[in-house]
Amino acid sequence: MKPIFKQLFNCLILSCASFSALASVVLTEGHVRAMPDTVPNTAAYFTLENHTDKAVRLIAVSSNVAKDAQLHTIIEDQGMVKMRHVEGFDIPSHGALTLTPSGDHVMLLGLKAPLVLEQQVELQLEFDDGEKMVITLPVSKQADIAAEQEHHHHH
Ligand SMILES: [Cu+2]
Repeated sequence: MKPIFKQLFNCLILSCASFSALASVVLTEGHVRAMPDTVPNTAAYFTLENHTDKAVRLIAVSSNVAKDAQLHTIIEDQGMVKMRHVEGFDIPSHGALTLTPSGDHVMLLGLKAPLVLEQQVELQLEFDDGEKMVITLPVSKQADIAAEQEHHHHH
């Protein structure tokens, strides 16, 4: 091979090799729920798609807006809906993880300051293979949209 082509070739190999699995785990949508100023905790909901050939597991989340962030799920126990702290969320190969108010979610505990609408909140995600990823979500009242439309309807 001519040196120039050899170099180009090496370059392609290297950039392929340096693609981590997480280069293909992508955030497709999400938000942090806006809460009244007096509530010190809130939750983050988002969807991650895993476009890689191996399953990954989300094992930890942290954010500079809250003292603690935990992975929670919602279970029904004898007719009572309860939140449970869990060790991780699996994201199957070529599958997705969807966090929602009625299921798996990220709990943000001990907000350092009340969040304001449209504020951008950074979350650091940590996976079981040691990879890290930072996502940014807007603060939104999304879960209350139905109630608000109802309200406007009566005007
Ligand atoms: Cu929770």
